Amino acid sequence: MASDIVTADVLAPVREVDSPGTFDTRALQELDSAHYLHPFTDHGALRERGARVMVRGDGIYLWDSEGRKVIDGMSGLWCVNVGYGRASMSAAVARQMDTLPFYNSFFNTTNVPALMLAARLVELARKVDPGMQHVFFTGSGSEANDTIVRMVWRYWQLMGQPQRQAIISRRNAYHGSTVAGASLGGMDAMHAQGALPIPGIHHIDQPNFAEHGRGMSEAEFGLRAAGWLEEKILELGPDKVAAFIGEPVQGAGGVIIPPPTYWPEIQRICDKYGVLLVSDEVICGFGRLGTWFGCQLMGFRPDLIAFAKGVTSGYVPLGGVLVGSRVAHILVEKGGDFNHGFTYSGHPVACAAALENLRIMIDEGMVERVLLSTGPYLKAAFGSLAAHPLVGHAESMGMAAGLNLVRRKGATVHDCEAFPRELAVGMVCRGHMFDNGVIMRAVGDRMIVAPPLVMTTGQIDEMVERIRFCLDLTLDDVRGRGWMD
Ligand code: PXG
Repeated sequence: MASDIVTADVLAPVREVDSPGTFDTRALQELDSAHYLHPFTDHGALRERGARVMVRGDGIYLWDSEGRKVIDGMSGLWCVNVGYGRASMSAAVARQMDTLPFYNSFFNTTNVPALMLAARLVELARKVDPGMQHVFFTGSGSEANDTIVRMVWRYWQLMGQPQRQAIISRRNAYHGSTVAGASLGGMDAMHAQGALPIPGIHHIDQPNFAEHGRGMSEAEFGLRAAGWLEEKILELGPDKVAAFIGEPVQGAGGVIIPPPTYWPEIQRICDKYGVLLVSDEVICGFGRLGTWFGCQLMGFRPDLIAFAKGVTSGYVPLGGVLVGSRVAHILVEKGGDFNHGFTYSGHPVACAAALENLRIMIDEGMVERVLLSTGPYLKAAFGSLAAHPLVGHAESMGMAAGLNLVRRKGATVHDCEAFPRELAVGMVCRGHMFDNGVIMRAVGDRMIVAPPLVMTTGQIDEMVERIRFCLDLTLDDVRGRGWMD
């Protein structure tokens, strides 16, 4: 067929050179920028620069098409918890593909990996709440949060309080990129590109001590920031508020770690007004902070948990919602048909990948290792970067850490002088990292890492030394441009 011939011609320059380890990077980049629309990307700028083509991963390392090796300080995108190149993952996926690559879970059918995974997840969530006994599967974290919005609204309808529709979230939160996910999120740049947030979604300020905590102790600030929720509930009317959603530690917002007083107070306020409490564990779940779910560490007991990413270590897309007894009782016992679901809800291959991923994590004691060994080690090693002339302060929890690049250091986080936003110093720094073998995310001028949970203490040293070297390069660069004395 003519269309087949066209396809073959288009791909020819790429195919000719893809013998092991050699790629015609230019050809790949041209094909990429001609046809592939990337997520969250300025395509004009990408066309100029050309995308970096990642071709292989092993453990904590990635290789690009030029053969350059980098430490993946971001676990893919906060997800490759068990590291790259796990043969037992590909074997589990291949086995399931051979046996039953797909069947749906609609119309009174199920499949073995999905039901096993639901049971396994409930078991892992026992420490959060033994009453949390049900799971709804989705294909992503965004779909998990969409599901939560629909579940929360349906719950209050069944409770005879359909006017309870308001859902409260935080500024600078990230809850996904679908219409509901982007609405729940508190990213102004996302809201600005369309009619978002959708009606009924409200935002309070984030518990960011560096931003809002001047003049207070961290403990006082935690209570103050939680108090914003109570103020918002009273403003909207307690009989109108359905739920509050938050990430235990904000990930994409810049690894914002709230004071220990924050979440217990949020819990108290939700309980007081009967508001459902939702923990978005898409990043914090599956060991990122050193516990299976971040809410355990933060001291709260959510009614609903959104998860994705680390559940399969990103090897295959999967997300879902863990549903506590309060909501499940009503939905399951009184709800009848819940008119919601996705073709790929409970996808057998994704669930098989998750089962193997969780087996690896359990057998290797990965979560405990983060809590007791590598998490504290990263905290100390990463914390040492705070002495660098360019770093104002550095925070870390489990295998997630962030530092602020500042023009002038101060005695406290509130006395540092930031760079003017338009200089985009974070992006300059990210470029040096990228070119020198370590992938770090820039959130404004906050540089963050969230490495694979398999990273050893020796590899943490290697990563932190590379970061220090790149901070030196950034400092020279910034001084050279006259942006700093
Ligand atoms: N909730 C949270 C807390 C997330 O971090 C989602 C929901 C959405 O998941 P999906 O699977 O639909 O992408 C996320 C995703 C970043 C970055 O730049 C973070 C995410 C996604 C893309 C970029 O840090 N987190």
